[in-house]
Amino acid sequence: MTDTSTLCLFDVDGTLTAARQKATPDMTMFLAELRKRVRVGVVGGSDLVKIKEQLGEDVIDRVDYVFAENGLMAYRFGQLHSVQSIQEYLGEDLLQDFINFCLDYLAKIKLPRKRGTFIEFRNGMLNVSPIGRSCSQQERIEFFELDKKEKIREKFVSVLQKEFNGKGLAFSIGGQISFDVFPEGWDKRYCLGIVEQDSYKTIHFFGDKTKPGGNDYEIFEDPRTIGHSVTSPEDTQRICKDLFFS
Ligand code: M1P
Repeated sequence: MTDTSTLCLFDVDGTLTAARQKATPDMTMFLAELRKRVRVGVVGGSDLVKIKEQLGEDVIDRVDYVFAENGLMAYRFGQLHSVQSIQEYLGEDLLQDFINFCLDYLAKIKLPRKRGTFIEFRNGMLNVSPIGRSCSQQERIEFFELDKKEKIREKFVSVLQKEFNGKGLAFSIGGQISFDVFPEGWDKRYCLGIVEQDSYKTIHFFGDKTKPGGNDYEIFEDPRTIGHSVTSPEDTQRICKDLFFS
């Protein structure tokens, strides 16, 4: 019988799948087995299109909650629960000032390769990528390695933090080629407000970017969750099996 007083929430990239890759059949089976024991949810920084690419088109029916964009687009028990709008929240003026500043900064960066879709406009956040989201997998890895050395994203974010200080914006470097921008407080903790109505006794959270600055940090540290820091999808399964399969 399912223990409906326990919820396991999982980050996606690096926790259930390799970065921006599809879940393995083994992981899909594992989640189905786990769901027989406890309630299961996923909370990704990515938008719903990407989460579906990675976890399957029918992911909304295969877990209890899907929180895309940190929960700014939320599905609960197979139904759309709520969607936030960054343009309504920030207002057109600030939004345009921000986009224009980023475009100007992006135009001045010289990289070994630049592709397309430098700013992706989502429901509750913007995603900014110096190389451009339409790069190939190989170009993605190349940028990621360069960024580790040259801190291209970190420098960009610190310029934005200074320029937009006091405007209520938060920044998070969660993946390999981009960073997310959203109103303060709209990090992954946002989804905890949604599950509150289901009165869980225990909420476990599993993520790989749990250090300060990572996009799992705030929810991992939140007193409402028991945080688990994982090193890979295999590690996630190992920890869960110890907790729930014995
Ligand atoms: O889930 C983590 C991040 O995944 C993607 O990052 P990138 O493409 O840079 O690897 C993005 O969807 C990002 O929004 C998300 O936080």
